[in-house]
Amino acid sequence: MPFALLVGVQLPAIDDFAYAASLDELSHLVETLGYEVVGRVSQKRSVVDGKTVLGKGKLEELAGLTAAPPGQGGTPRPDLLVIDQEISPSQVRNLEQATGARVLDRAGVIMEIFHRHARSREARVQVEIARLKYLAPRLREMSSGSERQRGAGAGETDVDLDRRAVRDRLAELKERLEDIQRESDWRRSARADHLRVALVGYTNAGKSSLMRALTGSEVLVADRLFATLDTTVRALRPETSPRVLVTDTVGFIDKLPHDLVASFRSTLAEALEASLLLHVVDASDPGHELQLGVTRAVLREIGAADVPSRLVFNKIDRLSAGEQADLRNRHPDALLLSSLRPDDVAALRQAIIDFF
Ligand SMILES: Nc1nc2c(ncn2[C@@H]2O[C@H](COP(=O)(O)OP(=O)(O)OP(=O)(O)O)[C@@H](O)[C@H]2O)c(=O)[nH]1
Ligand SMILES: [Mg+2]
Repeated sequence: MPFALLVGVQLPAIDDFAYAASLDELSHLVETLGYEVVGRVSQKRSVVDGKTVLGKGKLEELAGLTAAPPGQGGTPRPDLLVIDQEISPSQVRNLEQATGARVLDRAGVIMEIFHRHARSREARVQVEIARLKYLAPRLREMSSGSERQRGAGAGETDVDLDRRAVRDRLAELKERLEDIQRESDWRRSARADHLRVALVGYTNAGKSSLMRALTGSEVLVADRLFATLDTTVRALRPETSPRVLVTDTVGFIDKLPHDLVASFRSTLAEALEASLLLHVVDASDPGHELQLGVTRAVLREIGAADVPSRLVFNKIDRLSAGEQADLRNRHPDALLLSSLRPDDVAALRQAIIDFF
């Protein structure tokens, strides 16, 4: 298994708890990509360094870790550095030159996970558009060095060609996406008369587990981030009359790359058109209040703030009685449950039916 090292800059506005939670989450993201996380390098700074993210001393420390012969000094040599900040293409290049390791930022990691997990035609095209937009300026940064060396006057350069190829490919993908989306709009409009509930929430909260339990469908459940990238719609089971349709959606995360948010149109549309949002929260995650805030912010951003919603705290089988009481105090209107307990799922089903 390849090794990864996490790198973070703690800015003055970020408290210790939020900073650690963010690195924990980054660690989970990087593991989802198949890396073993071998350590963390952190620096408190008032601003991120414009050239190399970290200050000179920290950068040398980092270069020492990436240059160490494997197996010595206890820590294996990392193949990948993951920066918990959005960084520019030139910062990536400078860090790669200083350390000799490959460098990705948080957005890049999320982009890779989406790329690997996308299954449906729509998700694949959406991810490719977002990825191309993310990668294009970075590739340009990598090739601009060699272009400068060759000198001008040779007509169209590789970079110009690349730029045109990217533009053409984007246009082609967007056209294809429009076709696919016309179909899914049509399918969605055919469902417009049904009673609809959407499961929304932070990634790994247990949305798909609840989807399975409520509808008997075989959607993928996995202890990894962004297991679900496709919207699935199934009827509540046992069936009600009229039927209630339940939708499983892609999860949210803090600092989701902008192009990815924009591209997950069908998930967002499903959420907007539902009569009820079940906002699922992993009660056992120490950062669940932060996650809840992120989900609410994204819902507001996509204009879903006015859709009636119900907070559902999942995984309470992992909480002590005291923690459960505390949660109930903080969120008196929320449902507390575990998707693993049939009685809890039955109560959720009843709450949905009562809503309608
Ligand atoms: N202990 C416990 N684990 C749960 C519960 N519900 C889900 N899980 C586990 O949590 C992990 C994530 O569950 P999923 O249902 O895939 O979560 P999700 O919200 O669909 O995640 P993404 O699709 O990746 O955004 C899986 O390993 C589940 O088995 C629960 O009530 N209790
Ligand atoms: Mg899921």
